[in-house]
Amino acid sequence: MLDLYTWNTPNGQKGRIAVEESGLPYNLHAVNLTAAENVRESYRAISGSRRIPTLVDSEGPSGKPITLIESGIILAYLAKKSGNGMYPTDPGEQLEVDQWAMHGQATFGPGLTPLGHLETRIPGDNAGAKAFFRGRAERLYDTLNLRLVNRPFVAINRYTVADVAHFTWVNRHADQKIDLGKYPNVKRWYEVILARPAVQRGLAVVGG
Ligand SMILES: N[C@@H](CCC(=O)N[C@@H](CS)C(=O)NCC(=O)O)C(=O)O
Repeated sequence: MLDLYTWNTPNGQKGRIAVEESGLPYNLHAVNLTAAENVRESYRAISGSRRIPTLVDSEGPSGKPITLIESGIILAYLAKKSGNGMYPTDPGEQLEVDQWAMHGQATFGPGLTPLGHLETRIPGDNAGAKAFFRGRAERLYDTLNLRLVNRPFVAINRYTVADVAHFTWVNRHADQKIDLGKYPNVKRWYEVILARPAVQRGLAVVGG
């Protein structure tokens, strides 16, 4: 059995989309970040990172239980475990997916996070910081838009974990005050992924 610990944030939603796309049964556990439940002793016993998402699989490799942190690892693990096609078997395709999944995890998401916080949560004018991080965010959206010229999906010609690694951040474009109309390839790709039933279920509010 799978147990997913998560919350309503871009990384948390990646974990939820991962399990929904796998089609495997799972128990959902809300970890309320607003109430700092992630730093409680009870959660620390489950997740070494004290962040969400965390996946516990009672039947991991060789049938042994395993606990996984990091949404990118959870996405790839569940794609491989379920064989849902979101992680390719071809070595060349794997490298394409790995590098673009890493781009989503390490470059795109962390690059957009400060702007989302500045526009929605951090009090004050912060004009200098907003201008700085808006410039970074626009460059990231531009990079994704260029990558999606004549290409249906981010890594290879079908939907993979690399798409999800970017999607949940683009899904926050309203918070970031980013006009998707300026990035037509991103908009087209975003709407295709948003329409997936498993993605809709993955975005449903947790603990609400
Ligand atoms: N690289 C990690 C980042 C996980 C992460 O930072 N999660 C945030 C929510 S999006 C969190 O748990 N924050 C709680 C905190 O920082 O206290 C991943 O992709 O899973």
